[in-house]
Amino acid sequence: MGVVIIDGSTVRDFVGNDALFNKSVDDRFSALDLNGDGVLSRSELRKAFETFRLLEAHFGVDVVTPPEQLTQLYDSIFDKFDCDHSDTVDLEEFRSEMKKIMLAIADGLGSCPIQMALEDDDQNFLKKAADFEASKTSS
Ligand SMILES: [Ca+2]
Repeated sequence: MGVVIIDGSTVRDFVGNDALFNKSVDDRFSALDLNGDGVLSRSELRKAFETFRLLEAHFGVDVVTPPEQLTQLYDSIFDKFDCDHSDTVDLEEFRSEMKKIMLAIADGLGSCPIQMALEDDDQNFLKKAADFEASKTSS
């Protein structure tokens, strides 16, 4: 568990760095693609959100949400990702939706820095954003 201090510009800088952001998204995509077929199914994406509490907070899920509402919510999230309605999410769709979500989070954070306690998880995008900012100021 680590504590990071981030604001909107931390997140925006991270998203704006194409090489870094795409690599982070690509890593997550391959970790989520459990059967390795190169696309994410509904259940693969749902597993992602169940372990990615940041998005749950972003989409307004709280711990007391009943299961049937959760399924509806995950379906609606899946539909947001699945732009071409192919019933799978490919890497391009995943990248572009993650970018939108991260920018929406950046807007939500605004210019007011907040302190966040994060799991020590290398896959956490906000932690990556904070690490990226730290690497810039120390060099
Ligand atoms: Ca898959």
